[in-house]
Amino acid sequence: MGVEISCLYIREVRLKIMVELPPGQMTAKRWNIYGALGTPKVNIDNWRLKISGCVHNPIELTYQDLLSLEQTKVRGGFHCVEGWSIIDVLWEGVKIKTIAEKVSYLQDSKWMIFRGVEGYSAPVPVEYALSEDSIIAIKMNGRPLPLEHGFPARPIIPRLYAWKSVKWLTEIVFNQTYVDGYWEARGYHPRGDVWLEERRK
Ligand SMILES: Nc1nc2c(c(=O)[nH]1)N[C@H]1C(S)=C(S)[C@@H](COP(=O)(O)O)O[C@H]1N2
Ligand SMILES: [Mo]
Repeated sequence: MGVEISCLYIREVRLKIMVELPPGQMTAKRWNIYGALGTPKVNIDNWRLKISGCVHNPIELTYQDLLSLEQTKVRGGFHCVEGWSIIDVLWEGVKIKTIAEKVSYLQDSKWMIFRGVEGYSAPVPVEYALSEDSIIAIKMNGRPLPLEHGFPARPIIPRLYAWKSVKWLTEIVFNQTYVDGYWEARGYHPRGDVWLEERRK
C-alpha cells in the first residue's frame, strides 16, 4: 500500500512538472530569445565543455564525447522568471550526474557554476543539478539545439527558472561557496526554485 501511494505521488509530481503552470506564470505562445551578452559564434571543432573546480579529476569533453555518452530524455515546462512559460518541451542530452561522476567531485562542493562561451554565468545548488532529471541538453524537440537556443549545449534543470539554463555552455565549476552569476548580481534569487517562486533575493 505504501509503495502504491508513493508511486502515485511520484507520477503526480512528474505530471505537474510536465503540464502544470507554476505559481505566477502565464503560458507563452512562442519563445523569447535572450542573449544578455549577445549571441556568440560557436565553432564546434574547437568547442569544449570543461568541468573543474572542487573535483579530483578535471575533464574536457568534445561535442563528440557528449554524443557518445548515454542520452536521457526530459519533458517539461520552461519557465522564465519574467512570467512566461513554454509548457511542453522535449529535451535530450547527458545527465549532469553522469558527468559529475566522471570528475569525482569533492563532497564539500555545494554549488556548480555554469558558464557560457560569451561570459554569462549562473550558480546552481549541487543537489538540484545532480537530480535524475537534470541534463546537459544537446537536443530540443528532437533536433540539435538551434544556435539561438544555445547550441551546442545548455543545462536543463527542470525545477529552476530558465535563467539558470546557460546557453552556449562551455564550463562547469564545482565550488564550496556561493558566487553570483549574471542575473544574481542584478537581484535574482541565489537558487531560483520555480515551485517555491524564488524570483528575487
Ligand atoms: N548565455 C546565456 N544564457 C541564457 C541567457 C542569456 O542571456 N545568455 N538568458 C537566460 C534567460 S533569462 C532565459 S529566460 C533563457 C531563455 O532561453 P531561450 O533564449 O532559449 O528562449 O535563457 C537563459 N540562458
Ligand atoms: Mo528569463
